[in-house]
Amino acid sequence: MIAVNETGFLPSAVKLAISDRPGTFHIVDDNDGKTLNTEVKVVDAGFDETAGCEVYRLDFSGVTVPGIYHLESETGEKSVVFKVEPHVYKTLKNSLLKFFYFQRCGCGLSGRYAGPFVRNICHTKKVSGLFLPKGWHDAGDYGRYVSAGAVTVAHMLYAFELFPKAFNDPVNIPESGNGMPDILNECRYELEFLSEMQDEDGGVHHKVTSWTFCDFVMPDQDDEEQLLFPVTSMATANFAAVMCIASRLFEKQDPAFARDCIHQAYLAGQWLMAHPENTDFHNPEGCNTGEYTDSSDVDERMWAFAELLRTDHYVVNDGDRSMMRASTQKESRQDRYIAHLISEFDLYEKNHPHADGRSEDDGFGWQDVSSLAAVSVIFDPANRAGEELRRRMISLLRSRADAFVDMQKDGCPLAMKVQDFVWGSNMVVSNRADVMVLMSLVLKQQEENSISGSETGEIKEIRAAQHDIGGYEAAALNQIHYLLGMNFMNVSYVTGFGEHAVKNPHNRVTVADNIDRPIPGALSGGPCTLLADEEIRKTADKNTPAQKCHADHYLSYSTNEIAIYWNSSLLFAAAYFDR
Ligand code: G3I
Ligand code: 9MR
Ligand code: ZN
Repeated sequence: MIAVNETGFLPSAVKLAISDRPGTFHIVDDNDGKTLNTEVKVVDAGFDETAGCEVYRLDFSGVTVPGIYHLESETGEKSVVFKVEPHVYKTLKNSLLKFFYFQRCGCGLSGRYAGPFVRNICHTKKVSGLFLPKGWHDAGDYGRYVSAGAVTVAHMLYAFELFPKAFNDPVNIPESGNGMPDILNECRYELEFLSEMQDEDGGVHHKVTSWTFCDFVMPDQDDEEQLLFPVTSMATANFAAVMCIASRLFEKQDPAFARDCIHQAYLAGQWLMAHPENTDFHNPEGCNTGEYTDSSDVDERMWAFAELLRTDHYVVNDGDRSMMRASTQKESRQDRYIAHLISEFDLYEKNHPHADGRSEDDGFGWQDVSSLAAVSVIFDPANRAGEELRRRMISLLRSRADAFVDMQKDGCPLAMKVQDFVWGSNMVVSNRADVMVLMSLVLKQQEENSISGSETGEIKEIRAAQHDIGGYEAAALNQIHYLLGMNFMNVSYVTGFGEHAVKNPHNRVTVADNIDRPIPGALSGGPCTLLADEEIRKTADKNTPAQKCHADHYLSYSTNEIAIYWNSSLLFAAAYFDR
């Protein structure tokens, strides 16, 4: 087997593929069928526990001329074809974004935007007497969960805030051409749903779903009653954070909407301060829709207060007569936000000790959002949290990024251990890429700030560890290569991308729509050693290597579902590499 990123590589990037056998390999140019002289270096990278075998890395970084190629061994074994191209991730990026349009709830999808994937309007009935329109279906089910939705929007909005140039292309959604980038248009569709989930006292409901999952029917055929579940601190905190980000990013183009967002964030912040306990969510007896349970809301609160500190301080709009205008009040709020941020951060660090300076939690998913808090603090141009907190946040992020770079040293060039192959392991892979991307952005920012050419102590230290911008970027790309084909299932986990792309994701729409191919641009959850559904138990058991605990079957929800925050996580990294 020769497994390679089936989409391709940037011309100047490090280019690796993997094989389970040693040998001599060469590159063939598919345009003329000729073998290149460029050397393919073969390195025995040692036994990889996640793959269950010895891994050979094939390094063909010498191929820098744009084209279409494949790898071949002297015994005639071939890889699939892949491209080398300056904008090789553009279509991927746009498709990962377009995916969200296909998840929209409460509107019909028309052929003009959806191609063959047209469908009727769904879930329009009132819920507990409330009109709760819009939002995205969470995954292969039709639930709408606030924490999951907020984290998804945060991935997308932070990507837009940090590298806006990645989002110039329209992706053919109904709002395209309205003067707003489509990433904002798409996020707004979810934000408008989220805003309806807040009570008057600021608390935010955990989810709107049916009592149990519906059958494999199109969303408009889902007759299950939709229910509004209780308020949780986790939902409220994530809501506060994402509404802050939204208020910043919509401020210029839609000040009225931005003001609503910050006002709702403020209310959520007030609720959090009045309710210091974690209201961990558990499904009531008999209910089986998604739980998104979280035994700690420390990181969520940390993120919320970081964002409120950064954002809830300026008059968004002169016409605003709400309490947002009284600046003395705002100053005292700011004092409270920073006090909460510090105490939650202290608590977080206490609960997550990492003696060797390495932390393997990515903090970029639905359960742990601490890296999102770090983003908020580190990239605040006004540095409202102050130098000390900022340094601590950088060091948190760096301990993570460095751990991930180190994990790629042997076996597969992949920052994953056996125990990381949880439900949605592909998000772990992708979140780790995101954290490394963030670390390279931190270094870039620090380089820009030290105009004099004298490097700060931090940069020197990081360089000494040989983790520089290029190192983080190359390692982040290796994570992407895994997702797009460089793995021991020898599949690409993004629908529509690659010759061996997954075809049968656990997605009710895909099962019910009578269209052969799946909706493109969806990231499958990926291998999961929990063996948590019957389908995966047919092909894997406890002795199966972690990387191989995957089934491209629509019934394997624990290894082959799709989900909005998995997609947004990969969108973040893909957009960075096409900006
Ligand atoms: O946090 C623990 C970690 O401490 C522990 O070491 C590890 C070892 O197993 O498990 C971790 O918990 C896992 C958790 O995800 C966080 O990664 C659980 O085992 C695992 O069962 C749990 O899976 C979640 C799954 O729902 C089942 O609850 C997925 O993350 C989550 O993405 C998924 O979400 C579902 C929604 O509920 C419903 N809609 C579809 C969606 C995607 O499948
Ligand atoms: O489709 C559901 C998926 O979104 C969830 O992630 C998964 C676990 O909660 O459950 C799926 O629904 C299955 C249900 O749990 C058990 N009966 C079969 C359902 C469809 O496979
Ligand atoms: Zn719907």
